[in-house]
Amino acid sequence: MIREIQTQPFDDQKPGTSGLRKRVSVFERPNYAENFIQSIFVCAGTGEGKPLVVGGDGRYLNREVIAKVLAIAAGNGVEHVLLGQGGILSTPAASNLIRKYGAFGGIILSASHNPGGPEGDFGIKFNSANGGPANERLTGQIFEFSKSITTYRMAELDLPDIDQTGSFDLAGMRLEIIDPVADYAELMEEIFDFGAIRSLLASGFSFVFDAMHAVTGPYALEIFANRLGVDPKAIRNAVPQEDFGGGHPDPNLIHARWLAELMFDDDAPDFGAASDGDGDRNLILGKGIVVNPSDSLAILAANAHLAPRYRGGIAGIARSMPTSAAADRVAEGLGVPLYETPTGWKFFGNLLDEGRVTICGEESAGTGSDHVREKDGLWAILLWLNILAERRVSVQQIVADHWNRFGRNFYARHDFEGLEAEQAQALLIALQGSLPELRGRSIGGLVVTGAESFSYHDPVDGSVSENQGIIVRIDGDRRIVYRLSGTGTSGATLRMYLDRWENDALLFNEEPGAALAELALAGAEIAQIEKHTGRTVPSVIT
Ligand code: G16
Repeated sequence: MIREIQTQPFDDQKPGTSGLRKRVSVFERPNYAENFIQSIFVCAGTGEGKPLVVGGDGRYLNREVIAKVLAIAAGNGVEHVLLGQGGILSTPAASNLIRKYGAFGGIILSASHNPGGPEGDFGIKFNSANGGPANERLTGQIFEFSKSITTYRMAELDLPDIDQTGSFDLAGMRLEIIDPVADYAELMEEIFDFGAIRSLLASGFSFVFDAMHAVTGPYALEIFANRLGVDPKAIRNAVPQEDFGGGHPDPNLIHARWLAELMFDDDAPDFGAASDGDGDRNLILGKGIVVNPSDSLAILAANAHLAPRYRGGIAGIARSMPTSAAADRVAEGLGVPLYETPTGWKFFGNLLDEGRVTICGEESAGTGSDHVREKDGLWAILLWLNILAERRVSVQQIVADHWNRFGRNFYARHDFEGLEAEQAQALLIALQGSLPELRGRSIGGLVVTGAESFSYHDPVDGSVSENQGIIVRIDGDRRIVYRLSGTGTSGATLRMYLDRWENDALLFNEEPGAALAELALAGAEIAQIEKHTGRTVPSVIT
């Protein structure tokens, strides 16, 4: 039976950088999730017989919201749903399933790297038929609809045990519960030379992976242990937990600290890696080295031809605007185009669909290619392994060779977290207002050569996205970027990104904090950070 249920709209269901992310307590309000899910079906349609892919990263509320998605999907006339067993799908695996099975889209339940559990965060995201996050036009429509919703349609379903695979007929909707790992593992085998990676790993090369109690545990065990022969003991924190074991599933030096410490031990493994809550981000480390995500993008692009799928070369590279310009030099060297997009993976979709780019990446630890339409943590780790298998040198050596060839981009992101939204807005408005006078000014000896607000003109569909961050260019290949985070769930976070290119090999081993010290001071001065926020130091530097 289908019931039409009366509801009241909420005014805060505007998707951010990547879907709707809020505190669990917000999603627990009566009708909150239901309203948003109904709004998705009204705006994105119900597929006319094509499947809908559904799954999440297993965090607290995953199962409850999956039951709601299924009931509302059936209530709206979706005919076919592919659900990951146990409600589990990593974000890149969901993207692959949408593409592989011709789905009209997917609903992914995740707040990515944000913490989980009753006090943590939750999120709902719609991905379109190309497998990628919905574009701004569609998320705008969903938001508009959510502001005036009055009813949602829900079928009364007798749900099977979702921990077992199988095919079920539920009120006229076919529900297929599928192995969440199999199709993804098969895709990875098609892209990479598993034979070469196996022989590298069998040669005494040691590898440790941290799944951070998040979604990639089962994927890592199947791919690294079962298919590539890694000792399962080297796959750490591999059991997904609703609260990520009380941790913060963000693969960085703060939240994957044990791994970072291990990699600087005397008997460190050769290669270390981690991924985040929903499996789309990655952290790459070698013995005694952390690879900066922007460098990782550039290195992967420069070496991609060593993996079978990219043997014929890459069509182009895309990076988000705040990501360091390291990839630009690779694109120049390879003679392929470089696209600079706003932050958010959704902006890469058109470029990938049109075949203009093959490799994409962001400073926020996301890298990916045209194999899916999401960033992909395990893909990045496997591409590193494939490159290491071909080159048979250390991670440190690969990074050093890269800097010697292209120069080094010293890079850091300074986050000022927990600001009042008004404070952060006031800072940006004042900064925006000061742009015309900035050009030519000297700040602490650094001369501003340009200052602008970043607008993106999508070369494929002609859409324009304005106010995507402020760029201040400084003499001598340096750049400061400011923007507000679009993924937080409380207050505002100001991000200040620092990028400085250096081509003198004698300076490559300088500590990034020291190499960027002058630029950081100038950045704080230009944006008057202390005046607007009272902060003299960032909350986190990554
Ligand atoms: C999401 C998007 C990424 C983006 C990141 C930026 O990452 O998918 O494309 O780079 O947000 O976050 P912010 O707006 O906070 O700077 P994820 O991994 O959270 O889905």
